[in-house]
Amino acid sequence: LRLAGLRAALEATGQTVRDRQDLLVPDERPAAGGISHFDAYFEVAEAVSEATERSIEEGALPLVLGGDHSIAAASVAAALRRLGDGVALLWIDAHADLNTPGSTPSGNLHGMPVAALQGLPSGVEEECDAQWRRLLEHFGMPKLRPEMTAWYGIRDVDAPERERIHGLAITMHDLDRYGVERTVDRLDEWLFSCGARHLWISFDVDVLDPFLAPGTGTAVRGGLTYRESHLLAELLREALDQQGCPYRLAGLDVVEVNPLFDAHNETAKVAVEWVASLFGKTILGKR
Ligand SMILES: [Mn+2]
Repeated sequence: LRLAGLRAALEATGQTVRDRQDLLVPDERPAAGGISHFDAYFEVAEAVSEATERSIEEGALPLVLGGDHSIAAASVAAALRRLGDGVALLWIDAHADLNTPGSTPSGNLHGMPVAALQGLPSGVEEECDAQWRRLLEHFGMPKLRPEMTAWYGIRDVDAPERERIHGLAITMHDLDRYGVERTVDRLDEWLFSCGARHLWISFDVDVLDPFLAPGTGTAVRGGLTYRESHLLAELLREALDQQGCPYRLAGLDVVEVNPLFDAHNETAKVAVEWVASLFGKTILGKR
């Protein structure tokens, strides 16, 4: 993302950028029981959460780059801690990420961050449950209210996850049927009606179609086109900038960019362009 020109793209929209550099990811811990890679994850999540909290305290808008989507449990937790329960979460992703250790088909924490933020029970016994409770105690206070959670672009949702969706779910079907403009209007109305004061956007590049963004670990066909994704970013910006808008952008994750699956850094470039649109880049500039 840095090589794809993220800093220059943000500066061109008038933002002042401070790069806090990489957070240290510990070497692989020896395989222990319980949730996969839990100890290494916990260490990284703590660092992500602290760095995010510091940025918010300084009055900055944190932009958290990944990496695995599990880091969003830590970044959004920091926003909830600092900003209270007026935080609404917009999860732009092919997946709902609402699995728990008891329902996960893969065992990967990157499918569970929304469940962790909402404080859902683990659904398992013993070691995994102890780890999950430790995670919730550390990052799950205050909880994200289920009705303050919205998904956009989901198309691969596991059966147990379907029953856990209580906020606003805008699926690819809705997008096909109503288009970007009407779905963003619906999102804006929803944010207004649920009393959101702060909007955290978690952008998983796997929401994009794999033809456009192949550099990601869990690609699912049938995603957003380049044009749809930009219209989405532009309309979110318009909504945020409208006079009297009751919510403001509190922070942003850009995650699941995986150079190992990518070709010529295309996925990172597309992600950088998307961020620029969200921060106000338009074809003719401000008019
Ligand atoms: Mn995700």
